Amino acid sequence: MYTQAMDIPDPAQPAPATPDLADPAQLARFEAVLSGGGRIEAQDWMPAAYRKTLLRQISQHAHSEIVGMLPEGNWISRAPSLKRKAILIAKVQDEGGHGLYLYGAAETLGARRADLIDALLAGRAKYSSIFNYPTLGWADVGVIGWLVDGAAIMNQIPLCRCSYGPYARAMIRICKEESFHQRQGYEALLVMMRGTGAQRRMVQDAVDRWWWKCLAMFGPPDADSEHGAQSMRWGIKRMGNDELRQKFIDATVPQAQILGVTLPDPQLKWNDERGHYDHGPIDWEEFRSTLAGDGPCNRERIATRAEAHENGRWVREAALAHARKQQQRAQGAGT
Ligand code: BYC
Repeated sequence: MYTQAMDIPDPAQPAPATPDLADPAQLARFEAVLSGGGRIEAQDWMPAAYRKTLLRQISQHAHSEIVGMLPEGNWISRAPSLKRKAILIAKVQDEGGHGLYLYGAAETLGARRADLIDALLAGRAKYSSIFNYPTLGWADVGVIGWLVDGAAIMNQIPLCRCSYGPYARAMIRICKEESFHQRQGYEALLVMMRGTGAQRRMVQDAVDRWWWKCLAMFGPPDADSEHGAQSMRWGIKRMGNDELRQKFIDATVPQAQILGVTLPDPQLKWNDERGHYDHGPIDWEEFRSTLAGDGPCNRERIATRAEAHENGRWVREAALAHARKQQQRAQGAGT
């Protein structure tokens, strides 16, 4: 796995014990690396709570990437042209790759990938709220690229400076690919907006359905963010949920104007004093109910992932059997 240090822990061994009651010298070194803007690497000592937070965030991020393949994957067979189909296949494949980089980063913290996947399928681990909504038309695919990937990039650019090296390095590559994803979505929408009235209405309808969900992607307001302040102190997150949400809104409004769509918020208005756009209230009740498993597609998404995982069982078993055979051969050759 290209992103990672060479000494990935042996998955057969239990995760190293890192009690918070650390040797003061280790804790001092950890704090010094953070305050000097340096990187913590897989082999470095780290507080158990830092490791736990990273594992939670990175694994949820990995799950989001592979569940995120589903709403768009749904449209591969119905893409309107060969060009759009090729682009969409490449994009969905990229998301699968992002999941792999991120599961790899989580493994450097001592997690077993099989356990992480089990937690997703059993509903014990979260993934991004945004993937629990349906893609009703082709314009949704463009809007996912423009707005969902646009929000993802805004959130993920600061993660390239995350204090944990393997996560930060994975994010650099992911952000480069996300940038292509965002542009292809915006370009697809530009073409539709220059098309027929029906096409323009499809784009507006998709924007109306996705806009508020994208604002919620950044997570609860900072005042209600359980992990935000500590993650900022540790340099895992570099910006708060509200700041990133605001940056996203400020960047997106002019893009919407060029496109010729209306963002569905009558309170969206430039505020000269703040130097930002003001916006209307986000429906956090709806967000919480989606996180609790009651969004329109939660059950369908997990069922589809569970089926894909089961269908891939023979591939995993064959790969393991092959690896074991090669290991035995190598050992035989060495004796
Ligand atoms: N959805 O204390 P907070 C993509 C949870 S993939 C679900 O602020 P934190 C793409 C949060 O986990 C996009 N859950 O948490 C892929 C926590 O619950 P737990 C994914 C959310 O971690 C394919 C609780 O609410 N991006 O872009 O400090 C195709 C309290 O929140 C959400 C990432 O994962 C949400 N939207 O901040 C196209 C980026 N928001 O864990 C596109 C990495 C909050 O205590 N992650 N929660 O049970 C992060 O940056 C941070 O984890 C978050 C949340 C900003 C998301």
